[in-house]
Amino acid sequence: MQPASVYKQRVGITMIRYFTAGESHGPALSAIVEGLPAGLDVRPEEINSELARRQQGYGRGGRMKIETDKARVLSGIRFGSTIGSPVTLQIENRDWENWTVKMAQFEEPAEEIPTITIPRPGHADLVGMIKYGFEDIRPVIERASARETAARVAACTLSRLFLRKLGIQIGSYVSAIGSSGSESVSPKASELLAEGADALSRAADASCVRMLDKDDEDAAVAAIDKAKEDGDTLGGIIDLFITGVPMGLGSYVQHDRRLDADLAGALISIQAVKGVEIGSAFRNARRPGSEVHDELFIGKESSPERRTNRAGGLEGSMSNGEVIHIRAAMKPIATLMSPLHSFDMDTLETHLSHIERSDTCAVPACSVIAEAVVAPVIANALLLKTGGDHMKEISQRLEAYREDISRRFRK
Ligand code: EPS
Repeated sequence: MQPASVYKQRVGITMIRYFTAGESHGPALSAIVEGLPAGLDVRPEEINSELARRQQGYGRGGRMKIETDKARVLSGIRFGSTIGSPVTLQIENRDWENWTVKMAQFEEPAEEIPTITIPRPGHADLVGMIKYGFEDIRPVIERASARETAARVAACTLSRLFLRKLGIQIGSYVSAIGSSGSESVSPKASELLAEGADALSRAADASCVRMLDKDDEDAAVAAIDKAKEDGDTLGGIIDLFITGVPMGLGSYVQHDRRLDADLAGALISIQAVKGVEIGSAFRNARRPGSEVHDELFIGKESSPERRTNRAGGLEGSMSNGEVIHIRAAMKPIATLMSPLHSFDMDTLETHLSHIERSDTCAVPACSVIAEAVVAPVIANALLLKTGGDHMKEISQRLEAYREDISRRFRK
């Protein structure tokens, strides 16, 4: 087996890497995923069903009625299986046909196109136009847009399929939208997680806001309706879980090998996500250690047992064998139909901010994106542990590692 350090030196800390490209109203979004092992079975429906999940959710605006996201695979897969070479994915923007003039790549418009010069508070608009030297905010809007997450979900689904084959599942539900919902983990979530995180996600998908409790759902729908009526927007909280992760992914020995940091970074990289909590970290911070740390017992199934999981499955920045639990906070979308105070960059005069078609609430979609973006992080931590270039090799090594662990706990 090649030591992890060899891989690290060759391609940096990650083995699976991906990039996305594409403007929100350009012809298409694309992604290149590099470093996937060979022999991973992939069916187009498995990618497209994740894209469809991302498009759902009560509170979305008009754009989702235009798009039906489907990924076209242009490389890296042969006869339904990865071949170790980069996978190229492309998702068409159906809305492009309405933007061919405004977003033309080369042709100068025949008539002058009005520029956008009033930045939206909370959006990338102001800083983006200063940083890149634009007179018009349009290019900032185009790439800062969460439309980009369609490409990310497609790209990350490949890692998710890789993990699923190895018994690792990722799931989530929405625990709060605006002031509706609850602070603590739903007992229903704990029950569903016993089957694996996929079961949790399936249950959440049955709700238009991906909530597990009907009363919470009703309150969230009413809150979204009210926000829409008021020209306002709503954020929320996502509870994310990863099941089946073996003990010992990530490491405490170096800052750039800490799994909790990589997971938090991946979640914060989602547009509008501004907070991440591992386990019950914020509550833990206000309690004494005796009420925080998860006591250790020897369990029946040749493994250590914890009766609580306040650490969220991560100790010393490594997976500890418990369910990984992370919460992500999404701020309300920055495009308000009842606009906030701003100024015009052309005149430097006070002005209400720019209005652009948008969503009232995209928290349910964000939860699907959250499930996706953590997949390459876990997949990379696992590959650093096992090495391997094809599925059979990786799966045998993981099996051997799991067996080694359980041997340590046999009396
Ligand atoms: C977004 C604005 C809206 C959203 C979009 C994100 O798009 P549009 O400006 O075309 O109405 O619908 O989300 C998506 C298109 C998507 O696929 O998620 C924004 O400004 O971030």
